[in-house]
Amino acid sequence: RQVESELRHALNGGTGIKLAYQPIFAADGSTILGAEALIRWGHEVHGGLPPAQFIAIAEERGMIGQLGKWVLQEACRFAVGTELPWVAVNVSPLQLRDAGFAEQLAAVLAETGLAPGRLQLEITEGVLLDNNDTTRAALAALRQSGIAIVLDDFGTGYSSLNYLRRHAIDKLKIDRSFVNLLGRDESSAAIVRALVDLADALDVGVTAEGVETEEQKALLVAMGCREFQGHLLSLPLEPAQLLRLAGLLP
Ligand code: G
Ligand code: G
Ligand code: NA
Ligand code: MN
Repeated sequence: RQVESELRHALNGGTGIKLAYQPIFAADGSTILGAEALIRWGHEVHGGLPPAQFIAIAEERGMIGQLGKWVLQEACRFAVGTELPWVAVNVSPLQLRDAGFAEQLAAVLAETGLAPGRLQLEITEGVLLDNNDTTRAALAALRQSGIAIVLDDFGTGYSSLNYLRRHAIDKLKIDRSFVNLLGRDESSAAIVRALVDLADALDVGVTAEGVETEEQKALLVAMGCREFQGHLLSLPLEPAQLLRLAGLLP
């Protein structure tokens, strides 16, 4: 209702919405490999409205295409002006179902000049359940162009091994609910180890998200996980803060 019209206004003016960037680190805990763009809405009234909520509103009210395009443009524009190796952008299943998505993405890359190899798209398992040819072809075409496809929140959905086999994925992100239980409960360690081993068996990358303690990180390193994201290492940051932390600012 009101949130909807305010969001529409923000999207049209490009005011009030911005991206935060959460760095993703190598096992040394200091090398920044890339960063995930996370949308923030600093509305004076609805400010602090959690992204999950207003993204759901945008999805329901047919605004996710416009919002998603803004996020892609903003993230690509930011990354191209830096030496950050790559930027990861969350993509709604609704965006991927849109037949024009690949074309829109190609246009954003062309406009901004960002090399496709520096863009990663985070999709959720629900996308893989869309067992339709449009989604499968879209993912394959994006990957063919050099964009990496990352499966977010891995372990929480319904992805069977069959989906993983049928869809070409470059990296799995182990959901933070599993990472969070590491060190507290034995069976979580077994699950996380199995997810890391699965990524290895499929020859895809693996990121642990929501890493909050040294103990969790040490366990993950021992399991062979190679990328780490979470509050232990860094919160989502303003663009300049990210570049400073990455040593990419003078
Ligand atoms: O950290 P955070 O509160 O930002 O994220 C909450 C949820 O919103 C996460 O599931 C995250 O993937 C999602 N999200 C954050 N930014 C975007 C975005 O730009 N697009 C989409 N589709 N989802 C996003
Ligand atoms: O669904 P997705 O994985 O894109 O969600 C990313 C969300 O996780 C964002 O809301 C981000 O702020 C949040 N996040 C990132 N690191 C941590 C962490 O260490 N702990 C918790 N609780 N949330 C985190
Ligand atoms: Na994500
Ligand atoms: Mn996630």
